[in-house]
Order: sequence, then structure tokens, then C-alpha cells
Amino acid sequence: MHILKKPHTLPSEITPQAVYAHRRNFLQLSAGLVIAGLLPDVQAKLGPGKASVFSTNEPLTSLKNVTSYNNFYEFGTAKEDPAEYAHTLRTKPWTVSIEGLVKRPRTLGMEDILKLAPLEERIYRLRCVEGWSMVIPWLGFPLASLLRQVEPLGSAKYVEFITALQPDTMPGIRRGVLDWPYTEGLRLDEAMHPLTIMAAGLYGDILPNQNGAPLRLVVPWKYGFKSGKSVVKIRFTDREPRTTWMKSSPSEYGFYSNVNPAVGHPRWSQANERRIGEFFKRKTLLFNGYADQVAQLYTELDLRKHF
Ligand SMILES: Nc1nc2c(c(=O)[nH]1)N[C@H]1C(S)=C(S)[C@@H](COP(=O)(O)O)O[C@H]1N2
Ligand SMILES: [Mo]
Repeated sequence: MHILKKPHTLPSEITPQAVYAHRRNFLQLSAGLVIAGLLPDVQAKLGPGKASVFSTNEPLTSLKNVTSYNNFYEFGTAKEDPAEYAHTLRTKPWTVSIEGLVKRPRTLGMEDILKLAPLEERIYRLRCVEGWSMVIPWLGFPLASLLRQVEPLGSAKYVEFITALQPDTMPGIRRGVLDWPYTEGLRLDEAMHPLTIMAAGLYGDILPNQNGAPLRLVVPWKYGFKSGKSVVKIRFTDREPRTTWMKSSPSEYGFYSNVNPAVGHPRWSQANERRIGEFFKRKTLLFNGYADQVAQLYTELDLRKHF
């Protein structure tokens, strides 16, 4: 297991704004999740001030921007399309099948999944391959808690994520922009890393459809497209899965897709990024600023070759 070297946010470092945001989140969380009937006891599990050691203390991107500037191509390719069209996505009932190279394949309902591990707030940077970024307060749990349910076999080396395909609710899939359903993949050690979470909420409430309801992957050190939305199937494999973006353009999108300012996209630089809501660009950080936690996963990899 890879242990964090130092906490990113100590309680003493939390800015007044973050404290405010956190209290407000807590209130929304209690209300939102109780109303949704998802986790009546969530209040006992997440108290105010219990910021995760995995969280950044940078200012949050506004809820408005987080929920109205999205990539979810199933609902269209324009940033405002998901907020406009994703309300039709059917999220109840929802099951996630976990299969492939495992001892005990299982299909779990959303209610069972939420009982596996307490939801905690993780404030993560999200860096899109297009050159913008956000800071999002997710509510989630480690993907490892879910993967352990099925007892992976020793031969399992990778995990593939398959997301929802609802032709009648998704206007975007009728256009041939990508090969549907949208799929992604991780190496098993990346999938088991404590930074990798499944998010069921953000800003203290259940996940808005446009952000990948009811359950989406979040891998903060990789470009945003690795974080598949509305996941329905997880498959353990012994071979590197071919992902949607690799099929669409292998020279532009590699399997690893680690955020790397030194390796440009063939058509644009990845050296800088614009934080949504800010005017000036900032420098992009290696592994999106999570190098202390994840660089050790890649010591044997040439990151220029395995981009
Ligand atoms: N199923 C699905 N998941 C997806 C995408 C998509 O088009 N379809 N877009 C990805 C991209 S490119 C990004 S940047 C993030 C955006 O997540 P957000 O809208 O919640 O910020 O979702 C990722 N997950
Ligand atoms: Mo993205």
C-alpha cells in the first residue's frame, strides 16, 4: 500500500473560506442525503471539520461552474449540454456488476454499495486534457472498498470501467463522435490506490446527473477523461483494456493519461491550465500535484512513451 507522506490539509491550515464551505457542505449533506433516503446515518459518519488528509486546501470552484461546465459526451459535446439534457438519465434503480478475473463476481445495488464504506469529503483538483481545471469537493469512498468485495484473482492486472448506455435518454450517442458505451481503464495498483475514489456526491449532496450520477470514478492525478461517469460495470482483466479515447485517437490519448506538463498533447501544450473562474493561467503540476502520493507507481515507466 502506498501511504501518504504528508497530509495535504491539516486542520490548522484550513482557511476561513474552506471552513465555511465545509460547514455549509455538512448541512447540505445531512439534508440532501437524508431526503434522498440514501444514508440516514451519514451525519454520524461525517462531522464538520473532518477534512480528509487527501484534500487540497485550494479555493473551491463554484457549485454553479462545477454543475454547468461539463464533459459528458453522451449528452452532447458542448460544455453546457450535460446540464441541459442529463436530467433524463435514469439513475434509479442502479446496479454495478463487478466481473472478470475475480473469485466472486457480484452485481451490487446502489444501496448496498453505499453501505460498504462511509462517504467522506475529498476536495480534489480535476485537470481536463483540454487545458482547464477545477477544484471539486466530492463525496466518495475508496474504489478499493468496492473492488475487494469480489476477491480479485492473482491473474488480474487491470480494471476496466464501463459506463451507462441509455440510447433513449442520451441524445449524444446518436452522433458517432465516440464508440459507446464510454469505457476507461486503470492498472490494478492505480485502481487500489487510496486517492482513487468512487464519488456518489459533490458539494454535500448527491451527484447531479451531469456530473455522472449516481456513481462515477475520480482519479485526481490523471486527466479528467479517465474519470468515467455513471459506471455500470467493472471488469478485471489480465490485459490493458482499450479505452474509448484510445480507440478514437491513439496518438492523442494514451492508456496512462497522467497529468504531465512536460508531455504536450500533439495539438496543444499541457504546460499551463486555466482554473475555471480565474483569469490568469497557472502552471500545470506533474501528476496534477499528487506526485508525492503517486510518483512511485511509475518509477519503471518512461512517461514520454507511456503518456
Ligand atoms: N461517461 C462519460 N464519462 C466522462 C466523460 C464522458 O464524456 N462520458 N467525460 C470525461 C471528461 S473529458 C472529463 S474532463 C470529466 C468531467 O467531469 P465533470 O463534468 O464532473 O467535471 O468527466 C469524464 N468522464
Ligand atoms: Mo476532459
